[in-house]
Amino acid sequence: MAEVETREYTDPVTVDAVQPGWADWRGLITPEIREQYKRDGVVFLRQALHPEWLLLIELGLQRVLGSGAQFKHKFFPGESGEFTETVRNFEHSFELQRLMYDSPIADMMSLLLGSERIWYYSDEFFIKEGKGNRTPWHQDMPYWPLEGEQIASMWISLDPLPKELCLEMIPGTHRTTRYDGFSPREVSIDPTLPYYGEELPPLPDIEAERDKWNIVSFDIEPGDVILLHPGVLHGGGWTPEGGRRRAITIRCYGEDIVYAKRPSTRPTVPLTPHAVRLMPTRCD
Ligand SMILES: O=C(O)CCC(=O)C(=O)O
Repeated sequence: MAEVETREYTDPVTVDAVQPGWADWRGLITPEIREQYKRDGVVFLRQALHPEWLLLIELGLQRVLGSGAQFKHKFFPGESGEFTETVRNFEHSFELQRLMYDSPIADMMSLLLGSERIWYYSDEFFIKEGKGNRTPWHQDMPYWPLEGEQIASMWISLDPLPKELCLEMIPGTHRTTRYDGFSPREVSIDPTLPYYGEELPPLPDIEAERDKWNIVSFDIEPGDVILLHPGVLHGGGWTPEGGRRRAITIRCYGEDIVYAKRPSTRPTVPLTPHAVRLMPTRCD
């Protein structure tokens, strides 16, 4: 009779063991961080994403750029600082679908927002290769038919950036005035010209009076993430000649989010049918 080989059981190798520098994201989202998010609408987490997720994002970006099915919006079209933005790439890239289903992003959102249930709402690439203009100051909420607190955008850069070129934000502005959006087609003429031009007040010219505002930003490395409430005023991130800034922002929301009526022009990201229920495994 043939002999059966037996071996002592050992745990499979864990990703932590393979990548000793991988931060434990659970340890990063402390009660203080959650409090800060409620208060400021902005938190910065160092080394929260393992390089494997960044690789998936990079592959997703390549697929989206090569896809004839995904629409590439141009900001400042025909000008020397023209850059590209693509919205809801999830539907065009199985890499981004795997990212949303398999990475800890849903769990991070769940823990940060204190919501057991989390939905993917949208994502957006901002691609600046070579000379690129700033993204104009704005809040995202006026463009979307949503209101509530349990919502966050995770801003991830594939490229290291000094804080002058990173995303800039004004903490706390998700709890103050809700401004109109900027008008993408007229932004070179005046970045405060309204998107709807109805009941919301126009954006202030923050760039013209930077010292009056409490602007924050971060030196960012791949793996670091910024989480911001989409009601927070944000913008920025120009690129110099030869520069590169490939960022994705991933928008998720939790249980307190409700439908919000917006002025009559179509919101830029409709609510249905694309919200995707994610499955966070843990929420404290
Ligand atoms: O990265 C940028 O330039 C702009 C990002 C942005 O507006 C957003 O994430 O909502």
